[in-house]
Amino acid sequence: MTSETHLTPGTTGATPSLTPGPEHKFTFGLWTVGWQGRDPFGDATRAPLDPVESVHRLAELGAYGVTFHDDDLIPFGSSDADRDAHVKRFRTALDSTGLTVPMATTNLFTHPVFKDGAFTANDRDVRRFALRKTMRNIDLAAELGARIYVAWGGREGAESGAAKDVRVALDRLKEAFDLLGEYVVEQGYDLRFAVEPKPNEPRGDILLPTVGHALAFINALERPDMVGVNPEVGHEQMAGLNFPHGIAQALWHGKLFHIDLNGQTGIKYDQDLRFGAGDLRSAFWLVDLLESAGYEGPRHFDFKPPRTEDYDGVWASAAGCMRNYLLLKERSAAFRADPAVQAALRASRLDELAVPTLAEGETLGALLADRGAYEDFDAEAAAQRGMAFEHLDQLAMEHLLGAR
Ligand code: 3MF
Ligand code: MG
Ligand code: MG
Repeated sequence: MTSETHLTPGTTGATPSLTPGPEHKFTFGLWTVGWQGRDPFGDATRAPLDPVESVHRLAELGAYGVTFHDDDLIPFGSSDADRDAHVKRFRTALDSTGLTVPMATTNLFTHPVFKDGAFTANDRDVRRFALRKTMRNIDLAAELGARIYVAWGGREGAESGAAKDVRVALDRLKEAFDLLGEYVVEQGYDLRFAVEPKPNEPRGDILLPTVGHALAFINALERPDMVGVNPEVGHEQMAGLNFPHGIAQALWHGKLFHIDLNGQTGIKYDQDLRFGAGDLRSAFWLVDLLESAGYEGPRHFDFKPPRTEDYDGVWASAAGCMRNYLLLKERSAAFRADPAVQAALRASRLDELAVPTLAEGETLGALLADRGAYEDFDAEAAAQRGMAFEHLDQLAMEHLLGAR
């Protein structure tokens, strides 16, 4: 690794906590650093990247693991012999670097056969092919030690109203997850699924567009315990939603099985910027949440180094994802440790939010009988109390900007 691939450390850059290492559980999709820069308006700007080289480079940068779609590793349509050769080279690279494969997924969106979706394609033979393609890669995922299998329904959707009967398509989507769950149980794999929501792109509208839709859908499955979510920063922000709030709810349901970190600036096309670029304040609150909630899964980057970059730029972008996470983790820790912040949190009555609304053992009847709660409650006086949120938020801003 050349030193230029690291961002220049600043004065705080020398602290060990800012050096990425396996303990931070940073993982990258092969398709991220391997993105050649092909977009709807332009051709590739970078040569293909050998997955083996990605493994070595990411290990040198301090990553913990890599993830892949079947087709990232084994080109679509490869013979069995070629497939084995690709897997063998990849395995050798993993063994020599110590990189892990905590997650794998299926490409059900690139080949034209999936133009109308995979598990919810109107064509039944396409649905059966998609299931078999997925089960084949689940075998490889389990073989490589993955514990999470992500399902992003990239082309499960439509551009026009009558083209997709959404209720029926959801029946087919449930059928697919139930079958995949049955397969995993039957094979005895230690693998859980994580649904990745996205509102649009490449379809005009995609099924399970947000974390909330996905959480509700999971409850309708045969094996809901085996299925959680894999929310992506930019996907929720494309829908104008507050990403840390969505993550907090996924955590609350015990459903944050995996996460896709990247950057996005508002409601527009899927930008896939490196983590920390885009909405920086949201990124700060996200890291603050993941770290304080004790999330133990991989910090998985699903970004696209812009097509302006050569490979030096690609590795700088990957290093930037990890460094920004660690910088934000440091900023969040400083924020939480600051006595002024702790006082501000009390002034904003966060401790009171943690107190149940009824006292221990208090009944509904007691609440109804409590004149102080209603008849004698002075709503005007309570309405006068300031919440002191601006002071609290300014303290957060000062920590984020390194001013405290
Ligand atoms: C698209 C995505 C996908 C998914 C991946 C499953 C190509 O916007 O985010 O990346 O993350 O298919 O992990
Ligand atoms: Mg994405
Ligand atoms: Mg993603």
